[in-house]
Amino acid sequence: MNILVISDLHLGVYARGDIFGWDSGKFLETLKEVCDTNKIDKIILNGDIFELYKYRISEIEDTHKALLGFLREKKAVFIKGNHDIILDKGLSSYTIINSKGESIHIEHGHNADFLNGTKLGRFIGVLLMTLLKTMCKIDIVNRIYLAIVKFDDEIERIPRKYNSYKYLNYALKLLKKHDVLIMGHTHKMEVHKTWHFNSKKKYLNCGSCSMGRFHGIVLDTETLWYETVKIEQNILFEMEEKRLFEKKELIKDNHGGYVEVVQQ
Ligand SMILES: [Mn+2]
Repeated sequence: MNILVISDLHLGVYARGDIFGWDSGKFLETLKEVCDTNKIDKIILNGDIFELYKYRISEIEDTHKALLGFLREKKAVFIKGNHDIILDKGLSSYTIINSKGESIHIEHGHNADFLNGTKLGRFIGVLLMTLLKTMCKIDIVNRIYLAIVKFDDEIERIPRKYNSYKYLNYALKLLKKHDVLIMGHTHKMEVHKTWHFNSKKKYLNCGSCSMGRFHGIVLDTETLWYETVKIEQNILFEMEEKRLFEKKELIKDNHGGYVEVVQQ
């Protein structure tokens, strides 16, 4: 069976700060082409498909009807990431055992993080979020918080913010039980081969389909042959900004220029 693993689309509603970076229809076309060329039997969505930190699932579903309809029709497997962990549906991980007994394990990878992946971390996380929710009722705190989230989400910071060794370490632990591991989360495509008890193991990271890029891993589950798919697209699409939550005003300054005032 040929599988295609993709992750980290961060589908939003085409508002400011969204990082998907694709026209939804164009992405669907590319996905179909990748599936046809590689004779894909099963699509696996490896987490952070939806940007639920910022939007409601119904808003995202309305924005990406055709794409999500296609994925549903193809019975794509949906694994949850940290940005879509609050959904009722979805798996925490997915494991395929082939006819030779070899094990292919797929999970998003956020469990390697302290705040997402440990009991204490999650407890602290919940406490902080509750505190934050209360504090964000104060306008200035809310503004500062949104600015921090925006800074933290900036795509060029993502590979730096995730320490590769931490994930590699986590991957090596999982590879004691499995032969192939595919993770996402770091937005950085990686391929590592290693040996455990004299058998060759593989850790692959499927990168990210955001910022107008298409990253994916194609794997034949019987032979464990794999291929990385990397389509870099210049972001030339025209995106209609639906400013749902803000009004923008242009004010003329004293030097003939304009000052942009954004009101939340
Ligand atoms: Mn993630």
